Amino acid sequence: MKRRAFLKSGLAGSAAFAMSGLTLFSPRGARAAVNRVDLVAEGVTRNLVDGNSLFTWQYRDTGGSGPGALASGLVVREGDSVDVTLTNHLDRPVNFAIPGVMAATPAVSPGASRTYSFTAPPAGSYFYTDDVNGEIGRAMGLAGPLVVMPADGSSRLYAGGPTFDRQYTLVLSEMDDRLNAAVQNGGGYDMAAYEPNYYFVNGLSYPETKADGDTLVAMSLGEDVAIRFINAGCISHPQHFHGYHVRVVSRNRVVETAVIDKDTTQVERGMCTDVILPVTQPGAYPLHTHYVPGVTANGVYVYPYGGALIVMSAS
Ligand SMILES: [Cu+2]
Repeated sequence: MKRRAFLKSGLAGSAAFAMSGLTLFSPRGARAAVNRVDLVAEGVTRNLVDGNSLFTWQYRDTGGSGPGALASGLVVREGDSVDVTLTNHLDRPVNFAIPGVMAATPAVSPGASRTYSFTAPPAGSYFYTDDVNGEIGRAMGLAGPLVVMPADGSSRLYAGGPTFDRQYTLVLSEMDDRLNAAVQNGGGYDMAAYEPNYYFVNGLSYPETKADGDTLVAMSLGEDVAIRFINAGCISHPQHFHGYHVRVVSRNRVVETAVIDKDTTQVERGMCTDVILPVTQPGAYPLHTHYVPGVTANGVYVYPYGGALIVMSAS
C-alpha cells in the first residue's frame, strides 16, 4: 500500500499519526530515535486552474509529500529529534527555518546540502520556510506545514488541550505572477508592488480543492474536527465558514483565553490558527477566504474556476 493511501482518512485514534494529507516520515506505530527527512529546494512549473502556468519554488520531500499539491509536510511528536537535510537546486542560497522556533539558520549554496537538526517543539501547528530571501521564498512557495502532536499520542491540538475526532491541515498561500517571472529570470522583486493574482489551499485552487482528499474537508455528524490553518503566504487570509461555527483554540500556539463561536477568523500572514469545528449538521458548505480577490484566478471570479475556496462535506 502506498504511504499516501494511509493518510486520507484523517481519523484520530486509528493510528498515532493518522491524519489527513500529511507526510509521515517515521515508521507508523514506532517512534524513530531520529526522524530523518531529505528535502530538495527546486523550481517547478505549475499548471493553474485557468490554463496558465507559473514557475514556482518548492521543498520536495524525497520520501513522501505533503497535503494536496504540496511536495512536503512533516508530522512529528513533541520532543522528537528531527534531522532535515536540505539540498538546494535553486539559483540562489536558501535555508530551512521554522518561524517561532529557529530563524536565520545557515544558508545552503546552490548545488550544496546541509542538515538542520532540531528537537520537535511543543505540540501545535508550525511551518517551515526560507528566511534568507526576505519574503521572496514564501512568495515563491518555499514552505511546508510542520504538525507537532503531543508526546502522549493523544488526539489533541496541544498537550492538555481539547480532543478531536479528525484533523485537517490547510496551508494558505498566494502568488503574484509578475514576481514569479522576475525570479525565474534570476531577479528579485519589490514586495511593495506585490499584488497576488492566484490563491491556494494546499497548493490547489477551486475546483481542484474539492477533488483532493486532503483539501476537501470530509466530516461526520457529531464529530469535533480540528482544522489547522497555516498562512505561509505574504498577505492575510481571513477564513469564513458557511454552515458551521468554529472555536479558535490557538493562534501561533498561544491558547485563546476567551473562546466564542465564530463564522470567520483572521489568519494573519505567518500565523497558524487552530480551530475546532463541531459538526452540527449534514450537508456541503464552502469554506473560503473573505478577501474577495482570494476567490478569483487572475481576476476571474470563482465560477467556473477560482481561488482559495474549499468544500466541507458532512454526512
Ligand atoms: Cu461565502
